[in-house]
Order: sequence, then structure tokens, then C-alpha cells
Amino acid sequence: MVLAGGTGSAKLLRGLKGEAGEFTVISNVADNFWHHGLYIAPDVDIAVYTLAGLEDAVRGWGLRGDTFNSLGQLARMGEETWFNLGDRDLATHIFRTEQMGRGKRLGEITAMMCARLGVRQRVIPCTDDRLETYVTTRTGAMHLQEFWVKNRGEPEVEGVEYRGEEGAKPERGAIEALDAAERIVFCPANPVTSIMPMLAVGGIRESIVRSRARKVAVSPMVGGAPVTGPAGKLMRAIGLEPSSLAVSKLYRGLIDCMMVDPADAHYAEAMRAEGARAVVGSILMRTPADEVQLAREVLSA
Ligand code: FO1
Repeated sequence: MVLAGGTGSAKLLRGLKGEAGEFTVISNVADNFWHHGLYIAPDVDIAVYTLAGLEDAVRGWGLRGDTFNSLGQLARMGEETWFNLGDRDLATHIFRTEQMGRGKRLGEITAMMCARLGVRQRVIPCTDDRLETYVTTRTGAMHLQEFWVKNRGEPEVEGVEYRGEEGAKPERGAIEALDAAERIVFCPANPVTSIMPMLAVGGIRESIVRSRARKVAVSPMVGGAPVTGPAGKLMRAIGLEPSSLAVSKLYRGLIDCMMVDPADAHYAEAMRAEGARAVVGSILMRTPADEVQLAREVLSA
């Protein structure tokens, strides 16, 4: 069982795909949003595309070899084009939005996508309810995609909120999958925008706490900065230093061990006080061989 966010998670999923065979992914949905009348679910799509072998591994999102002609035409018609929807990627969003219009749940639609794209693993969006990460800036609150993609993560951040967290119920099958898991893996995902929203969904945190599974996290930080993405700025905004130690504090009570880079080996003792054993090794997945190696270590940690 794997808890996954976006681009950082995809690398580990790719490694796990070959090593672990069939497993379940619970995917973050708090960066989902409506755009051009379509419902976009970036983390769900990154997981599905990666497990289907269709992902653009260089960009970390979208489909390999995709083109952007539709976006060009939208620009010509004076529409917003800050979110790069590829021509083939658009098919996913059209399919999802159409199925939603027919009353299908996000979980059902994702299962259909997996079946049709030949994905052997199960991908379960953490909730079918509204759950969205909003970033509070000096000029007001904005959706995570608006902050990160439209504004390139530049605005000063004052806080982070998960809109809808009070009422978000777990998607069908999520709790059962957690309860049945022998191992729960926290991908090296942004803790603030990917893992924490999933933990805010009713019952998910509690299932992980009570689970007797081996619980392993891969740190998304190396030496005081995130490997990718806006995690550093957002962690500071919620009063935490961007470090592996701070991530272990966020995951207190949820994990047995955390894989950290040698640059973070000095946190081992402090992490132990947070209840997590530090497993020091190479966590930077620069090559496909690194992804496989880390997946093996995660499966034996
Ligand atoms: N991320 C970007 O930084 N720029 C983009 O233009 C962009 C387009 C995009 C299109 C489809 C999709 O599924 C994801 C896309 N992403 C893009 C990634 C995404 O916004 C974030 O990286 C994830 O939400 C992080 O979890």
C-alpha cells in the first residue's frame, strides 16, 4: 500500500511497479481543480500514467510525447493557458468529466482508467468529496495550482488550509486497503500539499495509526530543502523548517522508519525521539536504476 502525491512519488512508483507487482496506491486529490470546464486530477493522473508506463518522466507530469496544439488554439482565442494541458492528456480530463456528469465517483472513474490503460495496481483517490489545498498569501487565498503553476510559487505564503477537510470521507476501498496492508509506504511527496491532505480525510490517519503494517516513509527533503516542488516554502508557512526531521515530526505516530539521505544522517537520534528510525541511504532517484534500488530498500526496510 502506497500513499502517493505527484512528481516525487512517480519515481518511487516506477521502481515499485517492477519490484512489488500488485499493490494499492492511495492518491492525493487536494490539488484537483476545474479548468476550462474540465476536472483535472494531477496526482491521480501522474500515478495512473506512471503505472501504465505512459508518463513523461522528464517533466514529471502529463503524457510522454504529448503535444500542445489545443492549448495554442485556446491562447489564440484569448483563453488562459498557464496550465499546460497536452492534447492527449485532454482526453483523460474529457473522459473523467464526462463520467462525473453521468454520476460516477472519482474512484470508479480512476478504476476504469486503470483497467483501460492496462494498470495492474489499484489507484484509489483518497476521497470523492471536496478537498482542496488553498494557500493564503498577502493578496488573498488561492488554489495550490494557482499558487504553484500560475504564479510560479512566488507569492509570500502566510498559511495553508485544506478546504473541505471537515467533511471529507474516505473513498470506497481506501480504509479496507489500509487495514489489509502489510506495508504502508509514504512516497517522497510534499508533506504539506500531498500527504497531510490525505491524512485529513476522515479515518485515514486513524487506520494508519492502528495498522500493524510496517510503515516506511521516504523523506522528500535533502539537507534542508525539498528534492522538488514548493514544500520548503509551505513548511515554513506552517511553522516548520524544511528538513527530514520536521517531516518525521509531521508523521509522528504514523511511521516506523524514514529513509533519509546521508546529508541528513545527523538527524537520526532526534528522529528516533519522534518514533522513527532513520535508514540512511541514497534517496535521490536520478536514474531508473536508482528508482529500483530505492524501491527494493523501501520493501525491505
Ligand atoms: N505542473 C506545472 O508545473 N506546470 C504545468 O503546466 C502543469 C500541467 C499539468 C497538466 C496536467 C497534469 O496532470 C499535471 C500538470 N502539472 C503541471 C503538474 C501539477 O500541477 C503538479 O505538479 C501537481 O499537482 C503536484 O502534485
